[in-house]
Order: sequence, then C-alpha cells, then structure tokens
Amino acid sequence: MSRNKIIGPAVPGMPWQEPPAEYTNGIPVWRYSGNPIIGRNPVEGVARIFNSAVMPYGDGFIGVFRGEQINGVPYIYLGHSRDGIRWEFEKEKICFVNEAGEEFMPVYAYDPRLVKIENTYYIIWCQDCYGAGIGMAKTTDFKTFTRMENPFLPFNRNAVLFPRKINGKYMMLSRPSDSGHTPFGDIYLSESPDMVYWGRHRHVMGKSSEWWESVKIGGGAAPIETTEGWLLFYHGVTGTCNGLVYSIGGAILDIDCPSVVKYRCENFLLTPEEWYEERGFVPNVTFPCATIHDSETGRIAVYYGAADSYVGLAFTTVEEVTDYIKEHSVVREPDTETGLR
Ligand code: BMA
Repeated sequence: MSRNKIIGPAVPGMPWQEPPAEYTNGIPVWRYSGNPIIGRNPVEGVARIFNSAVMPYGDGFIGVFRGEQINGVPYIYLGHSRDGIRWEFEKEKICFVNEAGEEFMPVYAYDPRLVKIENTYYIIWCQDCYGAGIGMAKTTDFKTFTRMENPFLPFNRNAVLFPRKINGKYMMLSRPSDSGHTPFGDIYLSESPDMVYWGRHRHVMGKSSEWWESVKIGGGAAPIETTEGWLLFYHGVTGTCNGLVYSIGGAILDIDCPSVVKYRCENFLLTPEEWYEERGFVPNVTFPCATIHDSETGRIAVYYGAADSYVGLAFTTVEEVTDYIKEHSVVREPDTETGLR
C-alpha cells in the first residue's frame, strides 16, 4: 500500500465510518450510511442545501452552504456542527460587506468553497459579474465577511484556493466557461502575490476521452497537501440523451508546480447511484466542494452536493485513494506539461 501521508493538522473528531466489507466496483470510496446528511427545507426560507464547503473550527466544524431560497435564488448560509454530520444553519444569509464595512451583497451566490490560509478564512463562490464569475470574501471570525476583488473576468466557475502559498504566491484553480450550462471546460491555475492581481495562468487538465468526464471538468474540494503531491477531488461531466451526469474524479498534482498532473484516475471515484444522487431538483449530480481530513490517520471525508438537493458524505483514506488513482492513472500530454503555450 502507498505510504502517502496528509500534511496538515490532525482532526481527531472528524466524521468517520468504517469501510464496507467489500468496495463497490473495487473503488475505495464509500458513502456514509446516514446519507443524505442534509435534507430538504433545512432552514426557514431555504428549500435545498447542496454544493457546500465545511472545515474544522473551534471544537467542532463550520461551513458555508449553498442555500436555494424559496424564491429560487441561491445564497450562502453559515452552518455549525459538533460532529460534521448534524448541521445547524443560521436563518439569515451571510451578510457580505465592503472594505468600509457597508453591506455589499452579490446578486446571487452559489457553490461556495472555504479555504483557510494562515489565519484567514476565504470563501470563493460563483456570482454575477455581468455574467457568471467568481466572488471572494475573507473572514477571521465568521462574523464579518469582507468582499475582495473578483479574481477573474467572466465567464468562470468552480474556483478554489490552495490552502497555502506555493513559491510565495497564492494559487487558485478555476474553470473558465461561458454563460449557462457550459458544454466545455478545463481546469486552470492562476497565481497572485496579493489576492488582488491574478496572472501567470496555466492549463492544469482538460476534459478527457474517458466518457464519464468527456464534456467538462471543474475543481472541487480545496487540494489536500500530501507527501506525493496535491490530492484533488474534482467533478467530471458526461452528456446523455437525458442531460448531464456529474461524477467525482481524483488526481494528484505536482507539489511545487501544480499545473503538472502526476496521476489522474481514469475511472470515477463516485458516480450517482443512490436515490438522493439520482433523484432531485437536478438528477444525477455528485458535486464535491470540500473535504475534512486527518493527518494522523489519513482519513478523508468528502462532502458533495447530490442532485442539487442534498448534501452527501463519503469516506476514503489517503493511502487507499492514492493507490487507486495511481493504479488507474492515465495522464495525457496536456496534463503532464506545465500548461504554458
Ligand atoms: C453546474 C453548477 C452546479 C450544479 C450543476 C448541476 O453548472 O450550476 O451548481 O450542481 O451544474 O446542476
């Protein structure tokens, strides 16, 4: 078995459930038996919560949740949990302010990611920039959320920061796109000295000829630092006569030059199979936005949106998932190069 190790803090209280006796299809990723962990109408005024991001905080966990309001407009809600499984949500959506402390709300906000760098927490989400683009805010106390410069021009979605600077620069993955349900999309990397100016854009990896990710891909959870590289859980999309299907994939990026893909799993790690993934507002969607992981045990909990209606939880370990990704790795030329043309 791989000796890959998570680099980062221990999270002894993270949610966990032992693996089943046998893995479905030999894939070492298994669902929590109590899924979905967040059901419909989770808080007054919100019809569905999905595609959301969580992390350890204090003696429990905190999260930013995509809440589809009963008027259909998505916003971001704050949630707290003791165990990472049972969540309580604040009734009011997060109030974003500008640098002067004045309320400064996006028109809508969806698919938030949450990343801690040094002592600041960053929320990165999709919002209107006269077209779908990326919004960002920072907080140190989860009480005041200050909007930052929008990092990229539209159209762009699925942006997520790396949890530390690399070669002295902040690093962000994103997925340039167009309006609506974009029929294409590759993952790119951008760097910034100050989180205001982003540049040195590099191609990381593209949709592939594997059918489960043949339409487009997009960044998912914040990359996990491991001794073998950045472990990335992302989403891959296929098209069918009945619409798009979103699965979860895995790859490992070079630790110092993350636009270089070291390993990329040719198989999905999780695909819609359960009722809460196959049936809902948008059927057949599994959409990862966060992990909680423990450096001590190598355990990883993947939080994913299911059918644009629920939040699901799945587990793996860094050793097993690394082995699986490496055993089934197919890395093509656009993945192995630095991404500069
Ligand atoms: C994508 C995003 C996600 C959503 C998915 C499936 O384009 O809008 O938020 O989960 O479509 O509807």
